[in-house]
Amino acid sequence: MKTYVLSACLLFALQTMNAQNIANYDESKVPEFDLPDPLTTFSNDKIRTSASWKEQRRPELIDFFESQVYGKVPGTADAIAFEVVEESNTALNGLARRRQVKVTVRKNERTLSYLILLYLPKNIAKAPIFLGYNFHGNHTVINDPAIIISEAWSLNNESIGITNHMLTEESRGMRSSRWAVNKIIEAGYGLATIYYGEIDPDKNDFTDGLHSLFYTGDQKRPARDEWGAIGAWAWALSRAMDYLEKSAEVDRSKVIVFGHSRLGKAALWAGAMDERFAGVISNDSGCGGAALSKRKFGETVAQINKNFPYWFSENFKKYNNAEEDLIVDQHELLALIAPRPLYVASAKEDEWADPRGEFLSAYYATSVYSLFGKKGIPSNEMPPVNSPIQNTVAYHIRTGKHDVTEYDWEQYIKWAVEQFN
Ligand code: GTR
Repeated sequence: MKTYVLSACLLFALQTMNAQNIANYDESKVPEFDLPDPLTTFSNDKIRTSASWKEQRRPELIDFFESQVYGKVPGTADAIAFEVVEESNTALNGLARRRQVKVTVRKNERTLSYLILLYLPKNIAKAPIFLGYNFHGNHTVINDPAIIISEAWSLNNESIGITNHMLTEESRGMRSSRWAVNKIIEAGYGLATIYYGEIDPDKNDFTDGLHSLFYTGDQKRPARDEWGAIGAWAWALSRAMDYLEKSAEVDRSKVIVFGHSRLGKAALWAGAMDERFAGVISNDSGCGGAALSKRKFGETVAQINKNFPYWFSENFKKYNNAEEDLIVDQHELLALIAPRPLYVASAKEDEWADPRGEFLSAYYATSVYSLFGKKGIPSNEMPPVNSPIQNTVAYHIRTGKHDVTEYDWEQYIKWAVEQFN
C-alpha cells in the first residue's frame, strides 16, 4: 500500500513538474488579449453606479462564474447542525479560548461532518477572525495535543490507495510555519480553520465527499454546469460562516476568509459568492484564483483542467487552450468581492501562479472598487518585492517560493487591523 501511495504521489509530482517545465515564463511571449471590462455588461451596457453594479452586473458575472467556471451548487442542504465537541478557556498558555465545532450537513438522508477548529483571543468578547482551510489536518496548524485528528480522508479512501500521511500524532504542529496563530491572537484576532479533506477529498473521484450528498437516483457525478471540488470547498466555508455568525464569541461583521493556493481559489470563490465574508485573502492562488487566465503565463486553463479535472465544472474544460473564448477573466472574480477588503499576495519564485497576472488582476478589479469610493491598486506597475500596497485592495509580492510565511501573515494582520478596527 505504502509503495503504491508513494508512486502515485511521485507520478503526480512528475506530471506537474513536466507541465511546469513546458509552461510559458517569458513575459515577451504573453499573447495580446482583450481583457473584458468589469463595468461593461455582456449586452454592452455601461455600468456607472454602484447600484447598477449590484443589480445588473454582479448577478450576470456570478451566473457566468457559476455555470462556466466553478459550477453551481445543486440546491441547498436539508439541515445543518453545529455541535461544540471540545472546548477550553485556557488554550495557548491561557491566551486563548479553543473551540472544536462539528458541522453536520444533511441532504437526501445522507450526512457529512467536518470540524472547525477555533482559537479566540481570551481578552476580547467578540473577536474578528480569519477563517481558512488547511491542507493536512487541523492538528498540523499548531502543536496542541487537544486538537482532534481527522479520520476523514484515510477512512474513505484507503481502498483506492490514497491516504493523507499527515493525519497522525507525529504530525501535530507540522504546518505551524504556515499559521501565525500566536501573532493572530496577539493582534486581537481569532483563527478558524478546517481540514479541507473532510469536505471533499482532493482527488478525481466524485462518488465521495460533499457532492455525493446532493445526488439523486443513480447519479455518480455532478452535471456539466455543477460544482467541482473548489465549489464544494467554497460552499462549506459558507456553512462555517453560518456557525460563526451565530456564535456569541465572534464578531460576525469581521470574518475574513483566507486561503493558500487551491484553497486560495476556494476562498476567493466563497468570498465572491457570500457577502457575509467581510474580507478575502488570496495567498498564491494562481490559475483559477487571482491570476488572469488570458495571459497564459505559468499554469494555464488546459493544464489545470488536465491535472485536476475535478476542481472546476465540466464546462470550464471548453476553455482549454481557448482562453480567448472566455467572456470573463479572474479580475472580475476579484471585482465580485467589492467593496469589501481584498488582499492578493504572490511570491517571487512562484512563477507557476503568475505573480504579475495576480497583480494585474487586482489592478483591473480596481475600477469596481472606485465605483464604491474605495481605493484599489493605483498603478499597473508592480511594486518591488516585500513592499506591500495596502488599500481596500492590497497586494504584495514577497521573496521566496509558493508557501504561506510569517511575512505574509504579518502583512495580512497589519492590513486587517487597519481595515477593520
Ligand atoms: C498546483 C496547482 C496550482 C495550485 C497548487 C496548490 O499543483 O497547479 O493551481 O493550486 O497546486 O494548491 O498548492
